[in-house]
Amino acid sequence: MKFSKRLLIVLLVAVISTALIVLEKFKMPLNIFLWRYIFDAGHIPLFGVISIAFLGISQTFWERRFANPMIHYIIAFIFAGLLGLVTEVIQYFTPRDADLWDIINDGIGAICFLGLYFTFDRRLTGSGVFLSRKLKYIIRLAVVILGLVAMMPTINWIGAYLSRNIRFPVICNFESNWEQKFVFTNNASLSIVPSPEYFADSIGNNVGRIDFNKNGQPNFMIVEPYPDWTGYDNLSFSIFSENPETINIELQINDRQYNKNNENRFNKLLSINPGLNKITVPLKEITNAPKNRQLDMHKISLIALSLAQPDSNITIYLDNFRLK
Ligand SMILES: [Ca+2]
Repeated sequence: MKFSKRLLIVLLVAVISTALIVLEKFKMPLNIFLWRYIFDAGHIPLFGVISIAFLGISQTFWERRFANPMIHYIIAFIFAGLLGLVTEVIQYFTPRDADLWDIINDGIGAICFLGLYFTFDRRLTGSGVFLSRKLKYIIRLAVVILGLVAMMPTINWIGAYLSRNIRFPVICNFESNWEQKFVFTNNASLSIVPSPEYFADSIGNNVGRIDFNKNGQPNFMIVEPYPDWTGYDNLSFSIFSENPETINIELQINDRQYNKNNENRFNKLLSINPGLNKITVPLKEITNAPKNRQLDMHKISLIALSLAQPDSNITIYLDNFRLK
């Protein structure tokens, strides 16, 4: 083999190794929805590049062996697919999660990049494989659509974050579908309903109806609200209770440093009377809540409302979480 060919193969192997190192190094940089989805989508270009490198190796190594240039594409796809499978299988045996979607994204990345390269490949000329100009454009269009569809969950999350950031200092008012990507319940159900007339706070709008189950520790959570709360004085929101008696609801606020220790976050028991309750919590109180430190008001990560072992199922309505 000629020196230049050897060099090319070494280079291509280096490209593949670098792509794998990137994959390993940046696995779950932060436990944040957006990063997770961006990382998942990152499999597409990464394995796209890997498949092109395999194509280059195959075309260089077995240049004369296969008369049909398509064989190299099939080899590249199989090798990229196998590598994707192997990296996930290895993860299966480590604390990290193996993910079928990652393998699918690996395959999609390989198809998109190989497909695109195919329409530009000069080696095809004179090999018997002929692509009309029209067919080339159809392949390119199909590849772009496939890539976009595969990246849809990520694009969706980017939309949700942009919308969240634009709406701030409103944190949650149940008026946007984007918002619901950040809202969760445990042992409770959330439904977005038109504001009941007596919820004088927000007539004509929607509110969140939470049905807490009496079993377990039901809660409602706003995960990853807009994180930087500096420059504001109060957190406020409204709770409407249908209960004939006063109920106690615990408000919890975490920052990203929260370590599952109750003293390491803000906790406050709210007495919720029948009817409308307007809650205002000074941010100073929240900042100074943890026992041995201050809450990082640049990095708020969770707002939760929970009930401790209610005697019966309890329904409340929530609205207008915001800073002032
Ligand atoms: Ca509302």
